[in-house]
Amino acid sequence: MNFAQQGSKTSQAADFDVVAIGGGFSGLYMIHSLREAGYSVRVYEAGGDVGGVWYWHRYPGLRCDVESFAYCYYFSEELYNEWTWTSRYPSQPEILRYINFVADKFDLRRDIQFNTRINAAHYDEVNERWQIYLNDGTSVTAKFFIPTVGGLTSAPNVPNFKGLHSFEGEWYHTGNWPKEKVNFKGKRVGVIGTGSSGMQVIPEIAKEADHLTVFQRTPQYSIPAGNHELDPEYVRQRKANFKELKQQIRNSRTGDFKRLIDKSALAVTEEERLQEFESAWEKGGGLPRYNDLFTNEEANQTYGDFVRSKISEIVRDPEVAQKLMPNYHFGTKRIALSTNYYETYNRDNVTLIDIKKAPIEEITPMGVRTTEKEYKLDALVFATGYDAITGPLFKIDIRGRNGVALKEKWNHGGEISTYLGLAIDGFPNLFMVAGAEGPGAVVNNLVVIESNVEWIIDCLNHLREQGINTIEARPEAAADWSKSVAEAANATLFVKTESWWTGANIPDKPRGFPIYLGGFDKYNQICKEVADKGYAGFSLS
Ligand code: N01
Repeated sequence: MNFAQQGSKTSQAADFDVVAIGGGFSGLYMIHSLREAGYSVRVYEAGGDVGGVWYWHRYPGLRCDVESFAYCYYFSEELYNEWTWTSRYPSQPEILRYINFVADKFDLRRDIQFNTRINAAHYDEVNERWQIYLNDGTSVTAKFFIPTVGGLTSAPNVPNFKGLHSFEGEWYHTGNWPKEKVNFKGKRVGVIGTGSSGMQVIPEIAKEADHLTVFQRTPQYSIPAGNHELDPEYVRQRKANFKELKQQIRNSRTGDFKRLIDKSALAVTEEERLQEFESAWEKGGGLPRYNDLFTNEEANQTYGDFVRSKISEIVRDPEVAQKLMPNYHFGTKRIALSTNYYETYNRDNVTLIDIKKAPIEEITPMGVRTTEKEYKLDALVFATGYDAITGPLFKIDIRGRNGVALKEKWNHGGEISTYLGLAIDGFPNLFMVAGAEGPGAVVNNLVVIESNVEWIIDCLNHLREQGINTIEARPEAAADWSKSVAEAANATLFVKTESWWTGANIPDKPRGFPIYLGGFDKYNQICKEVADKGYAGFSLS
């Protein structure tokens, strides 16, 4: 007997133990785990198939910035062995194939309703059910509501430039790319934005377009991905060591195989430091292993200077190189891994425009007009990021006890408060996965997804065994958690830079740092301790 059968007091035809959102990595693992544990589940997905972020993002050049053997599920050794990764950093098509493989293997699609959005989810205190309203006008109920929406994809940020809709060419956002190949051949293309997405798409468009104009507001750090095909022997070894690797990942600070050395960047000679920097740069993908790059300004400066020296070496035109020099603390915006990003500015068909110096005034029918001149374009690409972390949740009218809207409760993002990044006081039987105040946005998100889903399933099992109907974070536990999130962030340099992590990329969005920076290993340990203590900090009734 499932929860729905046990306690339903409504006359709704469709009532589930759990309703979740999104056919991405979280939603899929949620379906699989809930089914295995004997719960009924329905997932609603706005897209036409599984994939989540990897379904919507299809821009040329897209690769994950986490290595393939870390960015994959570890819940099933059989699955792990059946799938063979081909590159160090998997491309979007390869990840999407993997996700489809998982969905097929575990027959997950039958619990997903595609092409459907959840518009609203209201907690019904009388019936102790979530009432879920869909965009097709129907509604369903569920005992638990788990908005596995991800932190980015469903809320792309297209800046509200004057004249945007007057543009006569085609325009795209990197987060909502057409399935069909976009042909830039022979075209004058503009790209606005130079974050992770811009830095990946720019080199690819430059190869194809007649001319590419890049509109850069803030120069960002990029390090070479060092991507390559995987050697069969390496793949064999990785497959042979599943248990050990899973253990390593689960006990790591960043959810992958990288390890720091217990040494400050300032505790070594300049020569030794430069050797470590060169070696990290050559290998690609990784950072120098010193333990204080993100906590000590001077240490951070040493690597920032090193990257700036690389930009000077790579980019032939000193004026262009100067424009590309980042001047914030290295790594305090998410580090972009790219292939030939800085090299692209040596091409004759690429122009870099500094829009901090000469801001965009408007989009015209013919292109982009800055305060200096108009750039004529046939196509425009917005690599302008996302209303991250809160944006995807705020698109849904989520209301907890007493009809209080999540948006109001969190004061439009100005006062985010969660318990362990998993639950919100005043919102009973709601869980988040890789959500606000968890570590997901700064580490390997997939490991956080697995950890959160497993914690939630254990929790539901506990409630079922104990005959408990509702679980809700206590306000004081949530306040303490938010305090520790802020303390961990304030001990780093991350809070000193404006980024999508702080909310600064969206005009008028309140600033904060709603991400747990204490490390994935510590986070896991805290979540486990809470569960071991009978879900300390939660009210159970
Ligand atoms: O978005 P971003 P993203 N006028 O917010 C600029 C993940 N990801 O899509 O810095 C002009 O980082 C903005 O300028 P500024 C990853 O976690 C992963 O690139 O705000 N410009 C910036 O240059 C990543 O961090 C992968 O001054 C405007 C850019 O647009 C996250 O997604 C690949 C503007 C936005 O950069 C987001 O990355 C891609 C305006 N009004 C993404 N508004 C991989 O796994 C914004 N910008 C490899």
